[in-house]
Amino acid sequence: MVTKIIVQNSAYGLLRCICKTSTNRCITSRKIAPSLQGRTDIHSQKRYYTVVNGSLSELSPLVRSYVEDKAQLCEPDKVHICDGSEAENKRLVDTLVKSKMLQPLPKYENCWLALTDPRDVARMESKTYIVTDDKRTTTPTPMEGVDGKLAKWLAPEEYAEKFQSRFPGCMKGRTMYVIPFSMGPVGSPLSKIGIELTDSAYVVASMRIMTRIGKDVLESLGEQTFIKGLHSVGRPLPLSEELVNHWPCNPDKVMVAHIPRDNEICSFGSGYGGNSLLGKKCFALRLGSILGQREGWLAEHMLILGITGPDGVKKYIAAAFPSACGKTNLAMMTPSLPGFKVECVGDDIAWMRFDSKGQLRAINPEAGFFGVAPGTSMQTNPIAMKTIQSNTIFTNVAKTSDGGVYWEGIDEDQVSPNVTITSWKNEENWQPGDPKNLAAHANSRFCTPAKQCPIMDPAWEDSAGVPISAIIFGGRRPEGIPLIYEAFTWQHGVFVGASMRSEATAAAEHKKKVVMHDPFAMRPFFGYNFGDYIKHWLSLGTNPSLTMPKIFHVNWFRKNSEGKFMWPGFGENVRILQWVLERVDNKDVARETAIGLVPKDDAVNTEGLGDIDMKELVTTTSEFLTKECDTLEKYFKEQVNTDLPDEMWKELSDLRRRASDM
Ligand code: SAT
Ligand code: MN
Repeated sequence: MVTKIIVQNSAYGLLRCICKTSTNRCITSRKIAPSLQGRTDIHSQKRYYTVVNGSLSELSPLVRSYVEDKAQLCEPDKVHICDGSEAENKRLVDTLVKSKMLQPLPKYENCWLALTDPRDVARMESKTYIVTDDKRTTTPTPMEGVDGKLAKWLAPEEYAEKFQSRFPGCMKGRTMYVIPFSMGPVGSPLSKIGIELTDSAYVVASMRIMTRIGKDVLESLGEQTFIKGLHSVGRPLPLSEELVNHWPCNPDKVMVAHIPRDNEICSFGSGYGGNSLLGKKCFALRLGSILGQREGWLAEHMLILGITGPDGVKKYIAAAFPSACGKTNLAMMTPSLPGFKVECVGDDIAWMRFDSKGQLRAINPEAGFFGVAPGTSMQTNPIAMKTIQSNTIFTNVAKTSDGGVYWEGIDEDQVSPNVTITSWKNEENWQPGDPKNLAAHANSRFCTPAKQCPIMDPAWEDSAGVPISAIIFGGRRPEGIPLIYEAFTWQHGVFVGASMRSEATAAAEHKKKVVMHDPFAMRPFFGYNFGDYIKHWLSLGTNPSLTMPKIFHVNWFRKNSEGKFMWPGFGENVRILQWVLERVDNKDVARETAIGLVPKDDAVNTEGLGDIDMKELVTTTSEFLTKECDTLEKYFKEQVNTDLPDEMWKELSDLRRRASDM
């Protein structure tokens, strides 16, 4: 018998009723009228779910009430509290194989292939929201008549409506998995803990690779608060419509919402990547950037690598590139120059903080790589190829008839002769040749444990983080932008970050290959107003007790008039990193140009590269730069408007002046 109902005002207008029975307690966040307060009959039916792994009593009161609250709302049949064990993973994989969401890849050890519904293949930026009371906290006010592109704000009331039309009953017939996960090494003072609730076993298996999950995370959490993540594929059972490719998702109702006030993420309708592995972009970048602003640190879309030169000195570099621009390849680079060694700390996200001595230090909050498969080969990234030989989940790649994987750009000699290829769209005996009919989806991925990477840096899990000497920004720029340049000052470097543009990639739902603005490679990942984000970066540079790393910009993707890449890239990029390291040591190897400091003639070692026009590679023209300034001015005016700090307007006019003086 229900003995008591309390109606509370919960997040954003959802009225919460807490019903107490003599034996049980349920909390639901559903819309009920305040007049119901005190009534005992609104829950005519109690709902039951079975806890099939772990027990609610092992959870702290905060975690337990979150789990119970959401289970009551989503109505799963079962609740499974993840312990992170091997045995648990094996059971989950078995379930996934039975439901045909995973296929074994017997050519390798413990590797699996997932093929999604073709409507669920990338992040859905247009359905990704930040929910705050005041729109301006989240996004700059664009110029009148302009559609703001920097973080998508959603009003709390609208969010409540969207939430209510999606989540109640969304897990019927399914299991709700409770994933305690740590971003960063368990127990490190720089790490943060989240609890993701999901009805997708694929998400559990992937989160197990990408983060640290399980019992010890709960122990480390103790009674403290945590980031809350609720994820549903949005396909309760029995199904009202058949699944496509056995992959449950609800493309028409995708919503990826971040609610900073509640430290919460609610994601619906997609099972893929950044939409569903909530520790990654949602937590580590969007909510992370907000926490960073609040607490004086930086959550950035950056790889972290350690590089040791022939002199034996090791330095660490953080580098920001938009999704699918080769961050993973750079982070795992095999240097072509003798005497150099690159070690990997992370390939996608950096959490960075100045220590008490004023040194910037970075950790990789993740534990795995969710890397783009196409283009990965023994030529381009042998280290990644070695990493993915075991314990890896591949998504939307093609498979070979001998149980291996296949994608565009994979080494043909890795593929055994006489095998046939089945494309990611299940087309048997797939044949190459039609650029519209790829074997693997352009955003197909490998999800693989970082600890398997043969060149992980010995300090990659160091809880103090690694010291950062240089920050590199970069993008795909077919024209005009030099292969490498250095910013004159920290403030100029912030401007360089804010001015980043890059050709669109397949990591999100964009269709065309246009050059898009992607400031700091964070455009899809800002958790708060980009103007305030710039101010946060600038404020660090005005603190005299901090040692600021030098800032650089690279462009590996410049093309000549015949449309051919002018720079070989990959392992040869070490030649550019060598110059960066020399500049970090203040060596006299740079000359001033309008855009920034570029290598002096012969300062970059091009020995053995053959026909490389280094002069042309670091040249830009007055005409190009002036046009770039026009584009930036338009962008800043339209998108950031009055929220753009004055320092950025000054940098822009300085650049314009330098360009016209050329
Ligand atoms: O799908 S993800 O967002 O995780 C990958 C990416 O965009 O980098
Ligand atoms: Mn990324």
